[in-house]
Amino acid sequence: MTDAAHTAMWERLDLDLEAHDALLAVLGKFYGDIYLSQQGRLKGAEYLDFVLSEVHGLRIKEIQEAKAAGKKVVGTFCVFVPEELTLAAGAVQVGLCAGAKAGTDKAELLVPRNTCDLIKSFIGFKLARLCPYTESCDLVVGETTCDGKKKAYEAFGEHVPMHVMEVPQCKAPCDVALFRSELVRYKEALEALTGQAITADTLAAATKRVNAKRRALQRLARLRAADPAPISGRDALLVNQISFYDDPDRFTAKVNELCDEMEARIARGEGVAPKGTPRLLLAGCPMAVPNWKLPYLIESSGAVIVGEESCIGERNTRDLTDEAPADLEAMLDALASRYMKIDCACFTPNTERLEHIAALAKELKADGVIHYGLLFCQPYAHEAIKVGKAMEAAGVPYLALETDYGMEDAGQLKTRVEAFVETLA
Ligand code: BJ8
Repeated sequence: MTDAAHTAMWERLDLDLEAHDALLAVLGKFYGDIYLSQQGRLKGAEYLDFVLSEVHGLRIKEIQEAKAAGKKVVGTFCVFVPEELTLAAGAVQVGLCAGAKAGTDKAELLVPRNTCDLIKSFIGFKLARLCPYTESCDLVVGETTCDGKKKAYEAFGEHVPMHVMEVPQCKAPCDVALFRSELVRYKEALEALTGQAITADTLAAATKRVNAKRRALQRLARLRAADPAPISGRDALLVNQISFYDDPDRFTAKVNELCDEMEARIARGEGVAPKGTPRLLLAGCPMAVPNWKLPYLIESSGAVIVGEESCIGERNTRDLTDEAPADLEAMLDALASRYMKIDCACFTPNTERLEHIAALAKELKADGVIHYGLLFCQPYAHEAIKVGKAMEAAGVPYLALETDYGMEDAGQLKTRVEAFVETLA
């Protein structure tokens, strides 16, 4: 695509062209510093570089073409929104979570200042007219997870067409039944939007596609148990971030190619950092594109990240949806059961998350766990304390950090990370 074609497309989407150009320039520089400067990257990382370089270009063009052909686009912020149903209705699903400061002053007119940056960011991107994904959406789906999000959707709904799914806060059978009824309500909303009925056949096919994507990501996650680590934490995080907006089938094929290359690298005993480099598991809040600050600080402090216990990571890919059911009702049961296994900190109690982190640290041979909490995120701040106690009991070194999307605390964070890594060496 030529620059002029890009600009014309963004103009049609009513983006603020000047501010958008400035954003892309900053993003390009940030990506160069954090990603392209890495040594020993896999050849398959070219796919990541290409997708990122065209994040507001070719992928948006594809989405616009799909819309011109009659498809609807659904934007989401949470892994509780089942892509299986979205695809079964013939729609395109894209993640709208944003990982950069943008339009903060405007966002703070809609939500309180002491709201986490993830929320302020998606509102800011919308109000500052900077996100071509948001502008492409025919429907935006929110969910009642944390208080910050559910109240923010009330304000956001004044600016975009919204559907809010109720996600229960406990996991008793009545909660699973409630979530199942919400799946039915979402299914009906999709059918009304697309004019396409979701059938057992379309849902079975969509479930296979989404599971294939999860299997590819599971395969990649498992390969990271090798020492030396075959892929950097930054690249693995980017793979997970891209999974929320690239075409699902192309993504699955590319990740499997990347895994083939990783297997060959492991067989040769090679890696992205020398054998014996301190290995860390990152746990906590999701890191949306381009939130790469902490992974960069960690990996430039002599450690390598070997896993992400977050929704842009393991929490989103750990469980498959059962493909065995043949009728629609049983398929909806299977979806409810799969999604209600997600161990988001918004649930109470949420002890399975502590068990998952300990098991993951062991599986990936992590030397320590760093918990990442976004400033003003209550659910994960509470759980950071519990995770600390669980890691102490499991004998796993632990560091809890809280930060936001700004760079002001980068030096201070690096000092803390370096001190932690030194204790592991
Ligand atoms: S399932 S983690 S994607 S809700 S950082 S907005 S929790 S105050 S993102 Fe999440 Fe779904 Fe849960 Fe996963 Fe609120 Fe915290 Fe902000 Fe957060």
